[in-house]
This record gives sequence, C-alpha cells and structure tokens, in this order.
Amino acid sequence: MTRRVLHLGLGAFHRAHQAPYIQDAGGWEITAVSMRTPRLARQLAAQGHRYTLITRASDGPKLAPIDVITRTIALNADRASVVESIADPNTHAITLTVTEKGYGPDLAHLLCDGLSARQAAWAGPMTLLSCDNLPSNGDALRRLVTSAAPAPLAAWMDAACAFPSSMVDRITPAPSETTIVDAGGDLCAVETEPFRQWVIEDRFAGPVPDWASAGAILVRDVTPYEAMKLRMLNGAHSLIAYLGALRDHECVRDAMADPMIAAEVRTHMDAAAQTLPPVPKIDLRTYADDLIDRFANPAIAHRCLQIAMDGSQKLPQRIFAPARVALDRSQALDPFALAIAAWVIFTKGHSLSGAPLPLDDPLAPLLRTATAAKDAAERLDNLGRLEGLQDDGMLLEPAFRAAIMRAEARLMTKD
Ligand code: CS2
Repeated sequence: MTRRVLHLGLGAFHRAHQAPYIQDAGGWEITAVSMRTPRLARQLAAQGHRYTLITRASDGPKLAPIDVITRTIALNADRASVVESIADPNTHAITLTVTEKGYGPDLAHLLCDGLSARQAAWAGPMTLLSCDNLPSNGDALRRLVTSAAPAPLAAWMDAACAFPSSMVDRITPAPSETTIVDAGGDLCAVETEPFRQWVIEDRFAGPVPDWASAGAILVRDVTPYEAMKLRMLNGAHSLIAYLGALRDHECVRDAMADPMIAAEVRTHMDAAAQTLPPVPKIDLRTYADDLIDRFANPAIAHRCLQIAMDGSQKLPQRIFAPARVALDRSQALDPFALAIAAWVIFTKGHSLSGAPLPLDDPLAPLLRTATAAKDAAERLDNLGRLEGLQDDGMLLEPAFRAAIMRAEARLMTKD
C-alpha cells in the first residue's frame, strides 16, 4: 500500500510547494482536501489529478507535470471522508495550508474527530505539519487541537502525535487566465517562481516523506528561520502591498519599479533584520538582496491586492512583533510605522489618487469603522481597542503612535 500524506488546503500554494517537494521525494501520494469551495477538488479529479506547474523566470516559463495528488476531497461535500482518511493506517502525515485565519474551531474539531477515529482504530502515530505563515506554527496547531480534545484524546495526542513547526517559502501568485492559457488549457495549473525553501523541525511521529532528499532543510529549531521569513519577506511584502495599492500599482514587480517604494523596502528589510536572533548559516544581507531580486522578477505577476488581504491576521507577526523588538532595543521604528500607516489608509478604501480599493479581511467591517474617524490619534485608539487584532500593545506606545501619524501625514501629502 502506498504511504499517504493528507493535505488540508488545496490552494495554489500547496500545488506549487508541498506537492512538488513530495513528488520529488518519491514513494508517497497525497490526498488533498479543498477546505472552502468544492470546485477545485472536482476539477482536479475530472482531469485525472494531474496538473501543470509553470515556473517563471526571466529566461521564459518551464512547464512540469505534477501527479503526486491521487485523490481529492471537498470538505463541504464530504467531511466524513476527511475523517476516514485521518484514521486510515496508510496516512502517516497531515500537512496544512489553511491560511492564518484558518486556525479556528472548525479546524480543531475536524482534526479532533479524525484523530479520535485514528486512536479508536489503532492506526498508529501521526505527524501534523503546519505550513502556514505563523510564528511557531506547529505549536499553534498543537495548542489549537489539544485544547479542543477531551482529556483521553489529548493524552493520546501527546503520546502519538508530533506537531513540528516549518517555514515555507515560494512566491505563488493566484493563477490567472494567462496561467491556464500557458498551460494549454489546464484549469488546475499553477505558476510560481524558481526559488523554493522548506525548513522543517526534525521531530516526526512515524514515517514521513524524505523531504531532505527533495531539498528541504531539517533543523532542531525552526524559530529563527520563521522569524527571518515572516519579518523580512512577508513584512516587506505587506509594506509593498499597501504602498503599492495606495500608489495604484497592480503587481509587486510594478511597485518595486517605483523608486520611493524600492527605497522604503530596503530600509524596512534592514530594520527587520536587526530585530532577528542569529539565523544559523544565513547571511541576512544576501537574504535581503535575494528577496529584492525575487520581488522584482518581471515574469511574476503577483498582485498587491492578493497580499493586502487579511492584514489584521498578518500584520501582528509581520510588523507589530518586530516593531516591539525594535522599540525595546531603541532601534529604528519608522519602517514598521510606515507599513501600519499604509495599511490604515488602505482600510479606508481608496488609493491616493482616489481609485477604489477592496478590503478583504475577516475584520473588515470593524476596521472600516475604526479607521473612519477623522482624527489620526482616534483612528489608532479605535484600532488598538479591536478585539482580534494582536498588536501587542504597540498601538498604545507613544513613540510608535507618533511615528505612524508622521508616516500617514507624509504619505497623504506625497505625490
Ligand atoms: C504573501 C505570502 O500573500 C501574502 O501575504 O506575503 O503568501 C508570500 O508570497 C509567501 O509567504 C512566499 O513564500
């Protein structure tokens, strides 16, 4: 019997990252679950579970077939099959890309039901590997699942399950018409950049794919790598997304061609780097240079609005956390304040030239009300009182507030 990974979250990122890694590792198959709409699960099944991965670089696109996903399930239509699949003795690992806002009660109950069935079936240990852009994502998942489990199940999880943290990286724009056309009409095709990275904590329960043979890095502690990626890559991404949207740029590459934004991004990355613990074997200057090149990749059309969504869920770990470190160490605060200022203006719904901007965020109505206030200080007070925005008290810090207000004023007057 083939060994299986069950993957939760059949989005473009999974198809461009974990699926190719597992295919390259060999010897395993994936059952992939679409968590929201059944469309993708059905479409992939209808085309025999094969899809095209397009890698875009300046020397032109490269197409590769991916056929490691051999079964799909739509959660909404068939939850029972997901539970059964978790209890299947041939399933040894669950990987997840459910986005920041996915770590809630629905996920906890799904995993508890599945793991409870697995325990009852004596189906063996299980590795649950989070691949979302959250700090200590494995611990976050473990806390979520064990706290929703009755005591005997929680005790079994402690003994039989591993929740390693992992840092994942590959810039993957939402597929577009061009993606489908370039893939010869493949409706499940995805496009991505050549770079890929996966740093995984070496702490598994039972067999897992030989990820290292596919180029993943196994480490004892993933925390420094996670902080580096969240603060330098994702933090800069959010800054680019909000500044870019405000200045009417469609894609990250367009924003990077705007000298004002390019300069702010470099300054931000240097400030973010200064908040990090030492990252083993990584030169942060080279890492920053490489990020700038990746963001500027002319072949990748990564829309600012894609990255701008769910700001309330992303900014805590990307911007507020490093800002707290910077404040405590009296290091540069302005680059973090600029990102928050750009986000605050963004939530009001118009670019600097007056073009409408959508606010796609689970807290959207609350954010809109909070930032509708006329007075800059009142806007920050309102945001600071929002339940669900984990700003770590930074919105109450006088130095940070002053820096945000200065940045807001500067953005509003700049052409
Ligand atoms: C982006 C990430 O959409 C976003 O918020 O910052 O998806 C980013 O592209 C990936 O983390 C890159 O690995």
